[in-house]
Amino acid sequence: GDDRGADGEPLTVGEWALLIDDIVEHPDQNTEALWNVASPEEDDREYDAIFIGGGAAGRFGSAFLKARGGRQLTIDAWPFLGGSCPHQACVPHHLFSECARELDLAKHMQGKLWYPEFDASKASILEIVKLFRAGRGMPHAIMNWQSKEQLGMEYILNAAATVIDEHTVEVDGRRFQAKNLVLCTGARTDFPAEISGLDRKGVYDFASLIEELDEEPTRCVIIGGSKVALEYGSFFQATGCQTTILTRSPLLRTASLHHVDEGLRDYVIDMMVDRGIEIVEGAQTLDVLGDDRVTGVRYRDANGEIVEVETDFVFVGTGERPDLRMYEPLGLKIDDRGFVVADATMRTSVPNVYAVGDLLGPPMEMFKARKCGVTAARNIMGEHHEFDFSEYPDFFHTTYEVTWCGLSEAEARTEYPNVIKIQMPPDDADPESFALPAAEGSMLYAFTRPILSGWLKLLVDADSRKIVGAHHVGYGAKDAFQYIDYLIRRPEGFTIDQMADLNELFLNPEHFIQLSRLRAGQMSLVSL
Ligand code: KPC
Ligand code: COM
Repeated sequence: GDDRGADGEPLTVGEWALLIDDIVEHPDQNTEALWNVASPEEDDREYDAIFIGGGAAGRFGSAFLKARGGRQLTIDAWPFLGGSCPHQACVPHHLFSECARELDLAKHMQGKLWYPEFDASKASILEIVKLFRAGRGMPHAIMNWQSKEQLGMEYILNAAATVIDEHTVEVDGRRFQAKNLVLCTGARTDFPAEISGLDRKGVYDFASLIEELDEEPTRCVIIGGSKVALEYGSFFQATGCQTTILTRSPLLRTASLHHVDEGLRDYVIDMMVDRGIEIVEGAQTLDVLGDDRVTGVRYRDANGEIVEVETDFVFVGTGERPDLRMYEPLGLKIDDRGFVVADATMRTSVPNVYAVGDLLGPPMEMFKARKCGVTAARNIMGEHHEFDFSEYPDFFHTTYEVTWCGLSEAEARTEYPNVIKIQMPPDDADPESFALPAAEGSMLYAFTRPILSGWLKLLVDADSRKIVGAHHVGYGAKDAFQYIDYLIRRPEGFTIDQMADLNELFLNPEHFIQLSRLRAGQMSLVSL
């Protein structure tokens, strides 16, 4: 289990990829752990922290603790660091969403310009899954290589950790002691116990889709209305696989998503329906039908009628929960939803035990995982540091990229008496003939069917002139929202005048700068 090449040199990224792929494909023949642990001669200090789980939270926490001069050990059951992101979650999700966007454009433009007739038989979900599966060794390898060669982290991979007590972990037959434990094992799909038949072949979640899909689906039913449901549903539909979403609560109005603007919601859902997705809100899924294989799904609709849909493919997107069984020896305080209770320094109810990332509940997002890990590391290294993740910029994909930060229009109007908005298309426009936003990335839509070219809204408190919310459906605006969120949440805020003073890189993916400039001359702001 020594992660060195035959020549004693550190493994290259390419060598790591081959090794990891081999272990992932043949786990039974690769039961040995991968050790990258300093010998007592190299380092005889006690560990400041053992990170259980080397995903985004554990890896960033570990790297930061090490950078601060501490000693860490990171343990992961998978043979790579980076966790579910490069293996089953964010990275494949983004591959699929990029495919969804490409396929959507190919379908929209078919028979025009150089676009051939859309051939759904060429858009295979299975093939794209296989493409990801064949290539994921590379991002895995980079995580291991970077963590070892550049960040100097110590880790043991391909080995399950057993928690003995708050200072002791057993792994690969050896016990390790540390001043602190940081729990970073993430979450997995919470399969609703009340729905029967979820064990049938043909039922997948984001993880088993990657690991187990072996036939091309012809019809899809999605159970749940989470971000994952919207994103994967949009991808399946874009490949030509007719998709139905069964959701109990209305889409985009769930408690785990905040500040969703009603105008943004309407546009997003209208555009999903425009692509042919069937959305059933108020649906209570009862059972997944079939013998061995799935043949259909039965649900109760909002009127209490029992409805049956035939399908050979069911995707569960009902949200995620952590599996906390391995932490039972610690006696952690758990909340009523099944998440670990921790304070803003990531300390749990047990002294010297920290919990981070998805273990703490929503938002189950990358920034939160990584910054939780870093927060634990900073506190362990003696700095008092708090991380409040109650406000953040948010996003998801359909065939569009949807981004927002700050307040929705309804929230802004509750909080401020004098709100103006900049919105494209405006409320009174006919969106089928109003060819804006027409931002970067949506020109082919804007010139062929304007309504498809996206949607945006900027909310301004006209009294202070501060921007209080931004909402966008289009392409490529995620970067801007990372910064807008920061700017508008500074104590001094960010005004429409300051926005108007920025230098746009025209034609930009969001048009907030120039649209702000068109209005900023006004002493008394009015909507645009
Ligand atoms: C695409 C991929 O493998 C993601 S790995 C993380 C890259 S970064 O966030 O820049 O460290
Ligand atoms: C990204 C994984 S794929 S991590 O957050 O860099 O560890």
